[in-house]
Amino acid sequence: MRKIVFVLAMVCCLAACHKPQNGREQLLNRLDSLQQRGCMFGHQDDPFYGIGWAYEDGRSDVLETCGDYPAVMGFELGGIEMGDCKNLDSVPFDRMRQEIIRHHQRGGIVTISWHPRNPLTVFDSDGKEWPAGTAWDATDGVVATLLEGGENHELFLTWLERVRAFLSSLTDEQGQPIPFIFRPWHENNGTWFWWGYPHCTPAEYRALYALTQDYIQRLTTNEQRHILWSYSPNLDGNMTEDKFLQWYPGDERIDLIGLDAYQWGTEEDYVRQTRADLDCLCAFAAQHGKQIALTECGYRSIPDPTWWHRVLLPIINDYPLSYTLVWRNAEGGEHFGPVPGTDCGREFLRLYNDPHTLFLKDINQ
Ligand code: BMA
Repeated sequence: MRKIVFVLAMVCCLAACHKPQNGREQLLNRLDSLQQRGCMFGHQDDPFYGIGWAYEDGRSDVLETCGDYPAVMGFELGGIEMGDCKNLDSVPFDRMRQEIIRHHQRGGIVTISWHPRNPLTVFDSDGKEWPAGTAWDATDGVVATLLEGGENHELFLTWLERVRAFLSSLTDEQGQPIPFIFRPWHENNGTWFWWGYPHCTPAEYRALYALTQDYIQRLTTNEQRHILWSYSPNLDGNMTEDKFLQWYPGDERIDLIGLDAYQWGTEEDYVRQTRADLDCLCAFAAQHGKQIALTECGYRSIPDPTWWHRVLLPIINDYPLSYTLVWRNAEGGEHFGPVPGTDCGREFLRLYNDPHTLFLKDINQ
């Protein structure tokens, strides 16, 4: 009898303690269990265009290369802050919303980046040469003007409001918010964006991240949280915990640590630098209970098609990465994903067929 009472008491206690998970926790748990099985493959702008086609429903260079969609699709908000209808790469935001919802419905995972214009120079950039007014217009001191008390604070809040409004429109058929990974203010250890390290102090950078996060979440309760926040510096080659911590927005703000790692120079340098940074970041992620991913990577136009399985695959196999996302397949010599019907596509199959890489069907099993 005593035993029964004890068991009943335990059951009641468990039921009382069991709170339903919010979208953020559900996605985090899903990433956790998927990571035990392998590394997801991701592709930026996958459903919009590829080599030789644009905006044809259902198409995807990854799908046409290997018969499956990428597990992760990346989407980009640059331009939304200005109230534009299309992003900086000409993707209509209405179409983006549709494709995000579609990828979620097919069981895929969504990640979103944002390359906002330069709020100090954009209004005076008409007729000027690139990068005037863009995210790459890396003038000093912009971040300070956006923070509370800064001359562009009010303007910046209107920008954040537009981002917030778009993100909150990402809901499923039941009206429930779609969970996704948001990755603002990336590659901040580089010089090329106005939020990069030479153009603001670490404290200003962290305040910018906090302002962005707090604003975007300000109308949602903890039960409604559905965004995973990512912090993703660029490849350093000699990353240390001290360097990383200087700019890190904090454990309470970040769910996923990313590394943006492209091969621009030699293969040898790329492999050495990527491994050095992943050694450091994976140790940090494990100690702090965070997911880790190659949030952007690639080898522009993939001059050597064996790169997929000779260079990228061993890295994927050696580190506990949640996913690796290659950048967009833009025409004109700027593609990072596989191209169907070419050697690059054929060699990609070796990465696809590796048991450790996960595509859409794998993560739905
Ligand atoms: C960069 C390039 C640009 C693009 C930007 C945002 O890496 O691909 O052409 O506008 O990303 O997607």
